[in-house]
Amino acid sequence: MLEKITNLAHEIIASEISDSSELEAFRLKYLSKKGIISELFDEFRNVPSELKREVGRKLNELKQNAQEKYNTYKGTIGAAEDRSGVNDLTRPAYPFPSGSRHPISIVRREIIDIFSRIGFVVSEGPEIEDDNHVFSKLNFAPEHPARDMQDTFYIYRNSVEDSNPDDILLRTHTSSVQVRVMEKQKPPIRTISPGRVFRNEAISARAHCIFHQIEGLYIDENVSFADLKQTLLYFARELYGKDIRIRLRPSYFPFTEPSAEMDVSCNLCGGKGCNVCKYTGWLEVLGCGMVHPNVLEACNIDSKKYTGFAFGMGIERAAMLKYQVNDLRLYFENDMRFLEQFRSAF
Ligand code: 2NM
Repeated sequence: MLEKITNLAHEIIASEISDSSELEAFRLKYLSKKGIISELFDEFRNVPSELKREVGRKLNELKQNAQEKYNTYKGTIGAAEDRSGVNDLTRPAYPFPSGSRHPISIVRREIIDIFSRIGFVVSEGPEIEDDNHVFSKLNFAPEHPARDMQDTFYIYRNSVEDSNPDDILLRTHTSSVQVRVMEKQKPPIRTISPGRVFRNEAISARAHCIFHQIEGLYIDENVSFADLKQTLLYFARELYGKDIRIRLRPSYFPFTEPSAEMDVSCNLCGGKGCNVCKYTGWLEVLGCGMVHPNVLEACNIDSKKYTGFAFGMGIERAAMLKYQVNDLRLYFENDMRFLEQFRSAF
């Protein structure tokens, strides 16, 4: 009897079960009412009483091991076969969700691309600046209102009443970068400067205290206003399409003379008039002009020998026109429902 039990124990351990029919065969053979183990329990009656203790223990152990093996295989085979009809293991995995570029980045890159095709190179500079590079060297008078606390974020100011070239502030335009380029580099200069700028403004649909600009600068001998016009026409056609028209209106900036503002024909109504262009058919996109001789001289460039043009535009505004976004605040909130709409852009 003991030998039978031992042999059976080995047999049970060695038996292979790979699917549900083999599992059922295992159950019938060992664990059912008419199975081998049941038979042994019937024979147990005939075991001599002095051996009953040991044989009983081994027999119980055998039954327990067989039942455990059955339970283990029932769990794994059952689960695998349950899923086989549902899970297609050859199905490609779900893709990782990819991000999308921010519309400001898309438009900035596009503008940089357009100007780099005609020889402009990107220059960058600090966001924390001094009065000298943001105002003084750009021909802002000491009492100019842009220097006021109401308009400019000061980090360190020598005196509340008077401006000082050493005052430390957040740049209000990226022209400060171009001052630094002019200080370092001899003409010819052809550069564009993208970057964040800061102005002390109440936040609304049309204004924000942080926004992005791109400014351009071209200095050489004999650079004229005609060069400026043709460069801007090329730019507008590349960004907004070949049918776009431009117009220049006289304006004023301390750092340029003469100065102008450029409008493009409204790309929504085609110039007929709509609520975006306020029924004028035109949209204002940038400021520009011939660099003021005082600015050239402040940067040690001979204004008798060299002339240049400069222009500046807000990237948010250019992107608003391109994508018909009507609230500036959307650019700063990082709401996925907004950002996801630019997934197909580059
Ligand atoms: C504008 C409009 C007109 C400008 C001027 C300069 C510099 F540094 F050359 F003087 N940079 N950018 C400029 C001129 C910017 O933005 C509306």
